[in-house]
Amino acid sequence: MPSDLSGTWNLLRSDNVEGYMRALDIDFATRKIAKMLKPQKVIEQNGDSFTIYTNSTFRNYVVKFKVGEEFDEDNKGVDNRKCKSLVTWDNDRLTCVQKGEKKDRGWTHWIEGDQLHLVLALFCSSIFLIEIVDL
Ligand code: VL7
Repeated sequence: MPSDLSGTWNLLRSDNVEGYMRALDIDFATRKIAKMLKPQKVIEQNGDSFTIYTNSTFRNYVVKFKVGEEFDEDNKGVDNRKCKSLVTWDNDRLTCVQKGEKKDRGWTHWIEGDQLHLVLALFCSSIFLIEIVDL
């Protein structure tokens, strides 16, 4: 069941923004600036129509879409790659699949208590985890 994500949301904490930016091939200088930012999200939700503003002191990004309708996304000021994006409700999670050059790209938003959560995802070939047991 869709939930209400509308409002103005301030960043509390984030993890591995650096890894996300590296996977998007964001250059060193931009990463150094971007990782210091505390972006604010402003979400306008009217039925199936959304406008999501990601605002910061460095750059702003706006995306407008209707749930269930594929649209062209330019990611201007993020990595500038063009995608075919589709946002759907996965139960109460607003989920976007961004088809384009980068594999498994997308994001999902949901509410927990009074907090808005966001996971930004991207296929990243450089992650490598080893767990060694019983040596
Ligand atoms: C988009 C920030 C860093 C690249 C520039 C810094 C720009 C602010 O996709 C996003 O949100 C979705 C879901 O709410 C709706 O568009 C977030 C910003 C990603 C991660 C990436 C650094 C380059 C900072 C625009």
